[in-house]
Amino acid sequence: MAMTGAESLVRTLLAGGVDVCFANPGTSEMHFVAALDQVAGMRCVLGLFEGVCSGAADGYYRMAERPASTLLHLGPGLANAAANLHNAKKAGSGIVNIVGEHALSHLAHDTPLKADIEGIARPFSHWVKTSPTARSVARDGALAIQAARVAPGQIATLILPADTAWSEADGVADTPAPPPPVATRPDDVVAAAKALRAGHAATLLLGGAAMRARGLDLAGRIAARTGCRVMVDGNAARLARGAGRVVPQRLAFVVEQALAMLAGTTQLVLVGSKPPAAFFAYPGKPSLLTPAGCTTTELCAVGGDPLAALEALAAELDAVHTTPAGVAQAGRPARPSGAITLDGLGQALGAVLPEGAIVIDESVTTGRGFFPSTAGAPPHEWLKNMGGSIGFGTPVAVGAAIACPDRKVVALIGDGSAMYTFQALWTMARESLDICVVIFSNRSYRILYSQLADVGCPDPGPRARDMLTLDRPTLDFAGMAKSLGVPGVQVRDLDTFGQQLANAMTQRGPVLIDVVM
Ligand SMILES: Cc1ncc(C[n+]2csc(CCOP(=O)(O)OP(=O)(O)O)c2C)c(N)n1
Repeated sequence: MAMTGAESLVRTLLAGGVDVCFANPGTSEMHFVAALDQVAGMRCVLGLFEGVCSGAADGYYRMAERPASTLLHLGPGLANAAANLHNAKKAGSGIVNIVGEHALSHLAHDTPLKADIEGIARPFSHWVKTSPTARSVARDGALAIQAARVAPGQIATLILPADTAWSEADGVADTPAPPPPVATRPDDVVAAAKALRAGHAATLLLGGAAMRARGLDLAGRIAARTGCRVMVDGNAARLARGAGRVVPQRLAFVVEQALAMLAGTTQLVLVGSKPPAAFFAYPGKPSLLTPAGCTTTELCAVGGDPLAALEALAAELDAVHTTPAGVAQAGRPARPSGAITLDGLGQALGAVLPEGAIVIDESVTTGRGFFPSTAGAPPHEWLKNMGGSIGFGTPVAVGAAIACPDRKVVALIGDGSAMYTFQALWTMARESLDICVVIFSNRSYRILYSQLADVGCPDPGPRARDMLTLDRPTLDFAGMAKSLGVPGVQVRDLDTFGQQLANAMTQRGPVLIDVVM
């Protein structure tokens, strides 16, 4: 039998190295779904909400460093995926979205699911195309993969009309190589080296791949040579941490704290990062966090090659063989006991976090102080939300676990954030993913209390407070987890939390611990 457009697309994805598909299909995607059985090699993972699929693709890219695909149902399916596509876009994650569309001849009729799919896709995508025929879809699929691979990673959305999927295709397309990342200019290396010679008044701000172990190591050597400070943004797509790794300072979320951290900086050098700015604008507070008069030098743009830039900078400063400054010593806190405290939760985590763990941190206010107690744990990685749209954590955990099946994934999630994409637990159970989900049930949108005060409304009335509380009724996360196929327990003190967490680190498979605070 001749190959359909759908089959030529699946074969093109596989040939281009895209072999995972996070799917939530409908009628218009049935030929693509059917093609999955005609072609071996595509791992298909069903998500029960499209935000799970897009978040999982984000987590997959961060850890596998190559794009997965999503399969989404027309405009509404794509719209449901949009919030986590936004987060993925901000994280520099590459994703190939395949979005079904009606047969082009059907679009003249205003049928229920007809929507402006390209219009929905554009703000959340770097590359968008509707493939008009079965004979163009393989080539367009290859271009979508290429676009997704542009450094540091991009969102590509390929719209697949049903007749493109079901008509006869003429073959499989090869994926062209993406353009190389923007190269660092020698003049910028010299300028950055000169800036860093200001010593402690200079700050090296790392982003993207500069936050991997090698990047941190180079930054630590540069710091040892020049005396400069090394910082990362408060949110990092993937930060290497743990014993033996250089510990950068992490810019605080709270504006006053971030300003205090950067106070005295006269020279800021950016490596794969943007100039530091506050998350929100607040009355009477600055948006840009660098002190007045500070000179900013961009060594490497966000779309550049931060590791190559740091290598060149270390060579320029003769720091390649210097012993790095600020290396974390191995050491764990003792397992805490007694009533739940934020410090105690961090200590319980630091006491048991295993080597190679992937921590997905959507703990919002609860986990802000977890870094010191986990700094000396065995080497691990810490992934945060780069786009500020909550509901990213449990889906990203799914994608990270699929990318790295031999590593323990620990998802730290606020109770408010958990409720956006809790369906991800069903996928964790179905795929037997090795994920420990910890829910911090403070029964509120805690962060918004301080935000109210920060924007100038310090005394919320009962109606305002009612918009920030989650206690009426209370949420039973352990019960919800069980109903989705994941064993769940509730804990109310640090002893039980520590015990349950320790158990979860030594067992395989998904588990949920609900910490009632
Ligand atoms: C999609 C989306 N909707 C709403 C918000 C606003 N928001 C930011 S944090 C937050 C509450 C987070 O609550 P929780 O996860 O329980 O953490 P806590 O503040 O209690 O630490 C909300 C609603 C958001 N960031 N994204």
